[in-house]
Amino acid sequence: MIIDPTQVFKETTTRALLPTHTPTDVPGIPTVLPPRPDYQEAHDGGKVTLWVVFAIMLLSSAVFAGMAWRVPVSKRVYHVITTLITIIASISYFAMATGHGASFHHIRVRHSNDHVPDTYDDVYRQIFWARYVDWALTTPLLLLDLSILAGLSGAYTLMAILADVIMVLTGLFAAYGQEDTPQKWGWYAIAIISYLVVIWHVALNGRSYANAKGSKVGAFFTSIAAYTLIIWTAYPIVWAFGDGARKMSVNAEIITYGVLDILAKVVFGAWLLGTHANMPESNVELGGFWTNGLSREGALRIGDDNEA
Ligand code: RET
Repeated sequence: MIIDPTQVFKETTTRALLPTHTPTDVPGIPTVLPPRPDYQEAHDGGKVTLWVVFAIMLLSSAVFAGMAWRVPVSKRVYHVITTLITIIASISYFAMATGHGASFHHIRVRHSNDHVPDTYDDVYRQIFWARYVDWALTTPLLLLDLSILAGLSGAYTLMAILADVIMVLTGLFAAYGQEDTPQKWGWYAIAIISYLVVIWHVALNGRSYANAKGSKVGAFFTSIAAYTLIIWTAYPIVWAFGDGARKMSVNAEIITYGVLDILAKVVFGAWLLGTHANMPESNVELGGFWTNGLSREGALRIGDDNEA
């Protein structure tokens, strides 16, 4: 038999183009839909919140700086630290509100099926790493405010601040961690342990140092440190539901962190500076360097060395 190749071609292509059946036609076999990536990112509500918190941080920085100008430099240590905290937050919120300081983290979520091979979902979650840069700078400054108020030793202050920086960095690693190995929650566990070290130094040791400074400072430190402990502890909880388990939308995460940031920085700062203004016992003597710089004597000695 002679076969006309053009006929064969027509036959096969036509048949291939004709719909034969869809997977749902076959009883007992589940429909396998092509995977659609799940983009989890900020929408309008979240973006507006970022701008609102930016404005609040900026305004607070202006108010705190204004309060600093009313007192002599020697009494400005809490003002300088507290104003820096809200200035850094303003910069971080400006970055996030304008779409900087964030990137998408890709996670492949595996689903085991009974009768067909495993399937995967591609999730892309927007992670605002600018927050971690903010926290790495501002949480040590917040701890410094508390340590100075309590009169905590240099050794304990340094250990608390280092543990705090480790907490934030390992929290950042957790946010970008993979979930098919212990990586992500392992980093989270290390961050939690670091947080416990911070609590140990500041809340427990800080309290006994503060009480030694007198009952007024002791009582004030106990209240503001307890407030700080409650607010700070909300962060790892929000993280676990947000970047951690992704049960919270990016918008809800932005709004919750926004409220917490205002409580931890603005309300904390206003409370600290307001109380300090009426409590001479909370004054600190940081030595002449804070107010005058290096002494004349020291400067002369440096000059002598250079000439020698
Ligand atoms: C992370 C995740 C990993 C576990 C822990 C965390 C703690 C974060 C804290 C942040 C505090 C931020 C503040 C900001 C000020 O405005 C990094 C979320 C323990 C305690 C006070």
